[in-house]
Amino acid sequence: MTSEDLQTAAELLYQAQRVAVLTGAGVSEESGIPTFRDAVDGLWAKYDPMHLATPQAFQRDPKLVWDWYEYRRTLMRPAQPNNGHIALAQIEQHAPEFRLITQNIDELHERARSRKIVHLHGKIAENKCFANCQGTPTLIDREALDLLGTPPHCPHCGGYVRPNVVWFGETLPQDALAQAVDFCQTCDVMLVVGTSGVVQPAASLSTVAKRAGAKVIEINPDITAFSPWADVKLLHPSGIILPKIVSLMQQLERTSQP
Ligand code: BV8
Repeated sequence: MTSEDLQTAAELLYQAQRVAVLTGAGVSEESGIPTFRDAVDGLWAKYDPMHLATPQAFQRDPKLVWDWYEYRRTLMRPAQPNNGHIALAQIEQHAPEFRLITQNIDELHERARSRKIVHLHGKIAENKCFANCQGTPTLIDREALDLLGTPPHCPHCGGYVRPNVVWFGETLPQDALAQAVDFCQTCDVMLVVGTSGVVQPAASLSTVAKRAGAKVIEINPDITAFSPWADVKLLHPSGIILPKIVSLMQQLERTSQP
């Protein structure tokens, strides 16, 4: 990455009318939440998330899957938004049109005061009836659950309760996916932050934007599946680089004042 790359990214974001952002687990890494493909520590290291985050795994061993999500909730609950989350909320304030499309199931973007958020994969803090017995989704407040039994049972139908997240093999919320695709088809700039670009259909959003003529900026310490599409590639942690971009945008703002 050169300082020219950083300046180019800041100018693209400063001038853009419609900014789409796609975030993945990497944007929360500096808040202490392991990325999806980092082996989480100790007890869970032997489990592959790809094999636990499925309806089949839950039906096979509901307690194991429920306990894995409870463990991840204990990691996420104390986590604080980092400077990358905060910088994205500042970019939202600047852009005339903006969507923050996230694969993440934590709510650190909300807590960093981002507003125009599209959750593609749900929220770990929410629970729903496995059978969606009252309609899709049948959300259930944690206070209504008897947590002595794991997993807890739906107060309406007595069936199991599960986290309100999208598992592998499940379709994404259609309204969220449609909103994300529509915005990526008409954005000027797409900022791709902290995702390996492995999981579909979220990963294809960057190519949707690129094919529609947007400039794509990628922020990730590693090279990823997105990298060939990126017009600007910033090989750095997002918590470091995003605040630098925001301060360059603020300089552009000051020099543009009459
Ligand atoms: C579906 C919730 C219809 C649960 C998650 C083509 C089209 C459609 C589907 C598929 C397809 N091909 C394959 C499929 C099936 C599957 C899929 O994508 N499989 C993959 C593994 C090949 N997709 C689905 O099943 C989706 N459903 O499309 O329905 C259908 C169904 C079946 C068959 C066909 C069609 C549902 C996918 C949703 C799964 N649920 N999460 C939970 O979390 O428990 S996905 C999960 O992965 C998380 O949400 C996570 O966010 C997401 C993506 O991972 P990343 O965010 O990218 O995280 P990762 O760890 O991989 O990477 C982190 C990156 O950060 C790294 O690059 C690292 O370098 C970087 N990083 C690290 N530190 C930093 C950093 N970056 C910046 N700063 C730092 N400090």
